[in-house]
Amino acid sequence: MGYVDEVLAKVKEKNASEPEFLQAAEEVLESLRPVIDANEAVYRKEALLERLVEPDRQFKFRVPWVDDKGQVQVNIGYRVQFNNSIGPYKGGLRLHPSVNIGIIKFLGFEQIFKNSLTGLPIGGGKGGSDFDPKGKSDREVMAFCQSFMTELCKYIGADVDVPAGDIGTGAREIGYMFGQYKRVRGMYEGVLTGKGLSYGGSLARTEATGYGLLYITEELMKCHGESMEGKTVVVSGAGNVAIYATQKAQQMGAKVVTCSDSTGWIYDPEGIDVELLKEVKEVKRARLSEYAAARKSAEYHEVSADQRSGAGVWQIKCDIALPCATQNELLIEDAKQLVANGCKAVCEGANMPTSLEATKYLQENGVWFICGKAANAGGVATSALEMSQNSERLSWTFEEVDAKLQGIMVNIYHNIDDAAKRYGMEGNYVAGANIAGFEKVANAMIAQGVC
Ligand code: NDP
Ligand code: 2IT
Repeated sequence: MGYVDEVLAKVKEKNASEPEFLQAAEEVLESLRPVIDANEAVYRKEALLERLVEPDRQFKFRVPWVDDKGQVQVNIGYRVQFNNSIGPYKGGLRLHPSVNIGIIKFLGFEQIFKNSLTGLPIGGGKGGSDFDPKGKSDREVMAFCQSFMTELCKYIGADVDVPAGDIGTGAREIGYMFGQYKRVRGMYEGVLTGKGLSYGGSLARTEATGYGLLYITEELMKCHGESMEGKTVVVSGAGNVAIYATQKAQQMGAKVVTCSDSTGWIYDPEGIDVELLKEVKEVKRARLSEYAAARKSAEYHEVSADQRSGAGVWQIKCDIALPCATQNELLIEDAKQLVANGCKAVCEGANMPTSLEATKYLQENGVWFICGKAANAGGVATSALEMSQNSERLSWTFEEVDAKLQGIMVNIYHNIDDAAKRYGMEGNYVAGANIAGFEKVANAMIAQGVC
């Protein structure tokens, strides 16, 4: 049995109850085969893959808080510090009822390679809780965030581990957590990114993941002799990533005709009204039905709890599809529909939104496919730029940060394209991303000895 197969078999045996982590590990290790085969003796002796798939450490803790009725509630908090061979652990905090250790591990594992691809000195980590901020008052959210940080603050620090936002964690939650860190640790430092602009946040961090997704998509199109101008785009999700992806796509001259949330999806043939979407989602924290109620051209499709809420968007004819909601939201039947409708490119704004089977189908049918660890790296890259600004106690302009973000995304495209070509897999951007991300981490791990 080859080294990759041996390690994969062990990973499956040890983590049988963590399907999302297994999916992420399989995707990465399978596509690293050519690199591993070329260096098998060294990597085996170093137990490099065994070390790579096992987090440095993981924390699981109780998060008690008091709701508005005076009732004590208990949630579970997690932080997985996966790999810090190229920099302090870095990765978001997800607040969603579905959160469990397997989901946090898959996200932390992806983050290792994503952060490496940015070219910036950040390692991989992820955290979160099964707390659901939906329907909670501001005071309840604050009570949760303070309790969560009271425990988390023992394990993080500006040079140790720097969390940020993810699903359910936006500027409000980061603000409450930062306040509690400062209070408990008595330190004012850049321990979180995605902070408000008045207390150390970076301009363009809010927009960065969505904008970055479009910068890499535009470069992909350009390198295939195409442009964004006049293209029809379908987007899933209606949160931070989806909103700013939609905005940038429209600025580039494309028409975005869909979005979705956990209760339904919108088809708006005249193009999504981003200002209205922001009002509904960022200000009112309401459902997409309110978008449809305010806009004549929009069709709203309510989805029952047992259905996949975003699935409808993949039925709409498009040139480009951008999944920006959550993992495994684009399955084989959706991939078939996209191909049948003539879709040219799929770029992942979310983490692992496309199943392995759907990814393979898209690639085999000539769809240009850029996986999340490359396509959505603009968010964490800009977080690293926020860390730099905090370290030098300066703030850069929006234009400076945006220009750096653009440069980083264009570089990522060419690095993953080159890595795929080097191993004879031209056009396979999944392999290219995994290989390019892995090489830097592997070199750093070997140079630092057995640890
Ligand atoms: P938000 O919480 O801002 O938005 C998430 C959106 O997806 C919401 O519209 C939400 O619906 C929908 N959604 C979430 N979970 C589900 C689910 N289980 N089923 C159906 N719909 C769902 O999160 P972000 O936009 O920040 O994150 C979206 C994706 O992008 C995630 O995969 C995240 O890991 C990834 N990502 C985020 C980055 C960032 O900087 N924020 C960086 C890189 C990747 P509703 O409105 O009803 O809650
Ligand atoms: O998945 C991700 O890259 C994020 N949620 C952003 C992480 C960060 O540290 O900015």
